[in-house]
Amino acid sequence: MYWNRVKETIGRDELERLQLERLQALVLRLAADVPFYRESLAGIDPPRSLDDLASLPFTTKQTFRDHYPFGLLAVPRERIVRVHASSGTTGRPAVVAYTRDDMALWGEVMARLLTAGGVTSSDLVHNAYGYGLFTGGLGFGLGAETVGASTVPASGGHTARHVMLMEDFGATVLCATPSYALVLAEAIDEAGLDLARFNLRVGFFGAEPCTEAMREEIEERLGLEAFDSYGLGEIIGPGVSGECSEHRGLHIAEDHFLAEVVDPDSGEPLSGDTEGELVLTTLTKQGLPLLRYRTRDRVWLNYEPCACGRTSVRMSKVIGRTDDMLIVRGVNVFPTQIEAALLSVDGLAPQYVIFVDRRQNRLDDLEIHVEALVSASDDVTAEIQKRAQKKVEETLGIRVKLRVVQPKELERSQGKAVRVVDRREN
Ligand code: DLL
Repeated sequence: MYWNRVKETIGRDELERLQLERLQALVLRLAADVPFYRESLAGIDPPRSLDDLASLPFTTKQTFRDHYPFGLLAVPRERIVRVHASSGTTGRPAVVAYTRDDMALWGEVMARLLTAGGVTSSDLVHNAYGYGLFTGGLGFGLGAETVGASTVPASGGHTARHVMLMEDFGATVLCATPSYALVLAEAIDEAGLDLARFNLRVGFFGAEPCTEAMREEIEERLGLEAFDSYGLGEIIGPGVSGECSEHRGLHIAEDHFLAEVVDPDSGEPLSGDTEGELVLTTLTKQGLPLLRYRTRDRVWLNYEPCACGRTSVRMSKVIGRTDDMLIVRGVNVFPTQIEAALLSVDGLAPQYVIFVDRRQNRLDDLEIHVEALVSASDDVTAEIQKRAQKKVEETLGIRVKLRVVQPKELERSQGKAVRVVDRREN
């Protein structure tokens, strides 16, 4: 089932013509309206074919930092109707902004993704992604409303309440991070509720990696078919790509987001079927269009036709990151953020280890061990520990466990310091 049959099944030749036309218009627009791009595009010939993409400059997360908050806007701020911000950057977040047309575009790509999973206006969508600056909640909410489904903006919050609402309202669709989906499954089990009391049919899980084993478990324990969805705030939020019922890769909404894979070290383009860093160009966004944005996500691309009839390229699941970003309970966490928070607390040494765990069916745990600067009494250590924990939690916006240990207690590594021990299965 398609939301936009014409665009989703467009022939490759026609699609590429459309992409080139849009890319050419984008380059002109960026050079005219965004000082950063005017500078970085200076002296570069406008693209004559899609192959010329490789000669265009990249955009990175640093670009967002350098132009915080509104320096990358391609329209006057007055035309912006929505602002979101990504979590996970040290200090100031990456700000993204949408015009009214961008909101319509977001609704369209989200509607395609939900329709590919069989969602229609008859469905009731329980949306457990967080509403707020994070794009997950409002993005899925917008898509569900565009499709015409009854949308429940449940957002984050008490798990028991989610379970009650899903049961009482007869939710047929669940949108959540995969780790939270498992928490919901467990809560249903713990409450001794029979799955037969729920009407769940499909679920859209994204914002963090999900192993095949985890996906099977979610499907079995919630009695639904799971669809992976991918996106990132800088590009639009969720809606960049999503699975169809073949579950053989995530279709990228390629008439709006042009995808490439590059070597993460050299930045050289790779042939699509080689694993590398996904680079995305927004072809139609008005408020904050981006040229060749380095996502830091490792994927490979599959241009073979899909049995579902969609002609768009499919990306693999996200295989990993090219940087050290961790995703803990759907929140992006950079070790450097934790380090900066720890270093701002008096009494701590710059020696720490971050442990990430996923105990069976639990949300990820983040535990930080950090050394005290000097040996101190238990009371003093406990007080430092309290301050440090508060500081880190305020910085990351999630709960952590933090233990202050004695000076020199942490193992020293021979080479690079091992700061992160990720004990989650992959
Ligand atoms: O996570 C947008 C989103 C919300 C996508 C809800 C899907 C569902 P950010 O907070 O900017 O945006 O984080 C983007 O999360 O670069 C990936 O590393 C990771 N990520 C997103 N979706 C997936 C996925 C949202 N399906 C970063 N699988 C991206 C693995 C994902 N990683």
